[in-house]
Amino acid sequence: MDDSSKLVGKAHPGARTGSVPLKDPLPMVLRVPTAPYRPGDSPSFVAFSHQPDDLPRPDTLASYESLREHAIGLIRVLDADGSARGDWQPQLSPQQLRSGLEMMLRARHLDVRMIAMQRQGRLSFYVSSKGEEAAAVAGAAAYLHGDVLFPSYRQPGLFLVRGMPMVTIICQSIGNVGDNTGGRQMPVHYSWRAGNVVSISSPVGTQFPQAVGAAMAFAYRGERHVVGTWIGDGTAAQGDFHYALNFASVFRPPCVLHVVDNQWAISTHRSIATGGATFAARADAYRLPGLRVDGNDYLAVYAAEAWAVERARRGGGTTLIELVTYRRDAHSTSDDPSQYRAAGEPDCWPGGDPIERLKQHLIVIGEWSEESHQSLNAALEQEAAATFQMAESFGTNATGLGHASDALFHDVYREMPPHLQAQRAEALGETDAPQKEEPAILRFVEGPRRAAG
Ligand SMILES: Cc1ncc(C[n+]2csc(CCOP(=O)(O)OP(=O)(O)O)c2C)c(N)n1
Ligand SMILES: [Mg+2]
Repeated sequence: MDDSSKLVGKAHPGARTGSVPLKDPLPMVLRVPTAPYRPGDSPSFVAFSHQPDDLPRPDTLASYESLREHAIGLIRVLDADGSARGDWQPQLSPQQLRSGLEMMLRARHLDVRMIAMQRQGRLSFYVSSKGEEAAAVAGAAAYLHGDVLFPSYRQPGLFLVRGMPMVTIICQSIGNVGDNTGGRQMPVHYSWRAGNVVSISSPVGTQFPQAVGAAMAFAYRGERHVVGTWIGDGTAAQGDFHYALNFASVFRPPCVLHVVDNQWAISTHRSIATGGATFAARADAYRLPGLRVDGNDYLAVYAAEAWAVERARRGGGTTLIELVTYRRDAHSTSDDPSQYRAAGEPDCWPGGDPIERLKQHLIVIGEWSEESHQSLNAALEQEAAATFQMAESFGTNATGLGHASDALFHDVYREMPPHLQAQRAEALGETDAPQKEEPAILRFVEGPRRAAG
């Protein structure tokens, strides 16, 4: 671009003008990265080069500098044949592993049923977590009940672990009277106060600074609770990511921040959310430990999570965890990945499937079998179908969602202001109530205008 360009302002009289001699200039072009594969390509990925024995598991109060390799490497426990190896092996009993497997499989069947029902018009919208169940289930399993979690929409498994009944999860997405958010939220925007899980917000990333703030409040009150929060790779390009890390760096609250790198943000590949560095490596600039973890390895996710939770509970502050995984389904039921992603990509992703990998491990250690897996699979498929049917007994799009006609007036004010009381009465056909009262908002807007005129 030369000086005559309309985009370049006029020089200040004291500024240098003309051109500057440059040594071996590179072409001045805007770098716009793209995905490695697009529809029509034959994708192939190299296997993960990192092995389970690569990285030591330091004490949970180790300095952030001593964890730099953990932010650029990959914490793994399960090897290619399903054996557990290395320092990061968590001490989970076979029973704990089986219940982790069951919870991941339950989340998978919930997804399958919900997508099928959306296709029949019985749900307006759904978001699948297929392939990312370990991130949610093993992640949530490492926290205590009093810890508070701020997930994203892609962790239904986390809500299941925290005790949200599947029927309530389904009712939330239908928006019927069994929905604990009263039909006022988008589908998949769950909220589960009894399990200390904070509502999903539609603007992505807002949960990161909120979680750090909640953890700061626990530290301020001297309460030894930990806060966990999850965002996606695309969301890590939002300012909220950095605001959260800076607050975490300055105030060192008991928090675990996760970036679930599932390679895609709708149609945008991860390569447009990072200039090449791992997400975990960003922690270093904030003097926080960063752990990059094989997100489809249930044992590794649990181990890393337990490490970070213990560090936070011991008073060691915040950790950033990157979970490397793959979004196997479409972004949502409104998305069609065949428009932007190579068809074979999900199947050749080197991280495999988290359910298959944990199943294989349990078989290797003699705690599971193909037969037991098949019968669990059939039982959970049946459970998801029966639970969907039960959820529809609370109301459907076809027969009505069952909300009281004045439901939109509830839960906003402790004491309903007069103008809303009037509107509510009008909606309910109670003619004796004052109906013509001017809404408060108009009085507020018009006041200054009158004064100025
Ligand atoms: C602030 C904001 N911008 C854009 C959107 C629309 N949107 C919803 S999900 C999404 C992609 C997020 O991708 P990522 O963070 O990788 O999470 P993933 O969906 O892959 O789990 C976008 C752009 C939004 N909800 N909020
Ligand atoms: Mg993503």
